[in-house]
Amino acid sequence: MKAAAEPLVPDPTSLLPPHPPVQLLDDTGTLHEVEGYPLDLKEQDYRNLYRYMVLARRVDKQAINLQRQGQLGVYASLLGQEAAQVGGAYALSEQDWVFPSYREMGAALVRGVDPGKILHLFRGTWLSNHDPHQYRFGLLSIPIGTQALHAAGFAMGAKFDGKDIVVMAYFGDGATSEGDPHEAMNFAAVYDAPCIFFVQNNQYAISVPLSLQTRAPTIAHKGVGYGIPGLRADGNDVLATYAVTRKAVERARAGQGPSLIEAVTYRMEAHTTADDPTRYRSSEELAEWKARDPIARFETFLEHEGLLDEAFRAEIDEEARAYAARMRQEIYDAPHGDPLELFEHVYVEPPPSYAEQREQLRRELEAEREVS
Ligand SMILES: Cc1ncc(C[n+]2csc(CCOP(=O)(O)OP(=O)(O)O)c2C)c(N)n1
Ligand SMILES: [Mg+2]
Repeated sequence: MKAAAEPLVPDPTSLLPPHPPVQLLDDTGTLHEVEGYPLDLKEQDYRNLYRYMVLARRVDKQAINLQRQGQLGVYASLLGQEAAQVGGAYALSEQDWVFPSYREMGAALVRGVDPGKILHLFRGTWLSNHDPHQYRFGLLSIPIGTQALHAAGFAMGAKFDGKDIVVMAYFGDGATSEGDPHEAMNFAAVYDAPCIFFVQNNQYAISVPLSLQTRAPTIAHKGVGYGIPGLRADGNDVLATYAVTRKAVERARAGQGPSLIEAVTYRMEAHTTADDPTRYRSSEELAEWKARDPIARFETFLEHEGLLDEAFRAEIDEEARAYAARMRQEIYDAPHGDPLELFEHVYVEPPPSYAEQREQLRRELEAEREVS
């Protein structure tokens, strides 16, 4: 009889996520420190976390309004997910990289990207108007989960080059059922790549609830299958998402490889402006999550700590107005774009059928112009 094979990890249970999710601020905004998740934040950091969350909510509202005015084709709101996005991104350093999905306006703000630049994707002018290398923030990914592969590959490259870069991919609960994140997590694990897979479990993939998405005990448990630690945070607690991500960042920076983080949160708005969520979820469920609002909870904490006064609120308000004005200007001034650009930057050597299709579209556009 053969001897039992040694497990690849000395203690596989060390990869299991904590249960329940790590929470530092309870629903009433009271701080309870949790062993293993220390907070190293200064007063300015607490203020910044709040500022980014409030700004994220305001720019999100502005984007929805622009869509309602017909300026954007569609928009995917982050309402309710401010703490997940901001806490996670805040744990990264300047040289680190983020590969986002289409819902990550909050993370974009933390990276310093002007939100109006990103809205070009939703307007259809261009993929974005920001330079990913300047902010180390990739283009928003619409094909579900593809950015996890980009992140894993980038992290592997950074490791081969001996660079001190941690890479984070944001994706959703629904994306964990796709092949791309699976392959990304497996590759990143095998190569000990400095990559963090940050899942915002907002309970839905359009109309599909989590219960129809997976039979895994939690999304974080999936990490065990790749040999990477699964971490869980209360996604509506910005201090928890920060502290949990920081742990994953430290691990990645120390050369110990990737982690999978599940931030348990809720999408308060429709999936996108093209969706009607009243068809698949109840007002009771919505009310339950509204009571756990990430900004209100943090606000209570900050007030108690004496970190929030009228002057600071007014400052943020002013900043939010400026952001919103810049967003409007950027989008009102945006070019309508040339539909023939669809054919640019796809092939180095386009196949003949491609040229025919381009020519067909060109003729159709010309005919339309002649009629109007
Ligand atoms: C590869 C791919 N398949 C299907 C879709 C259509 N689609 C758009 S959003 C979405 C749900 C994604 O849910 P989740 O990953 O939970 O992210 P969330 O929208 O909740 O942030 C789907 C299936 C897509 N964009 N890409
Ligand atoms: Mg989801």
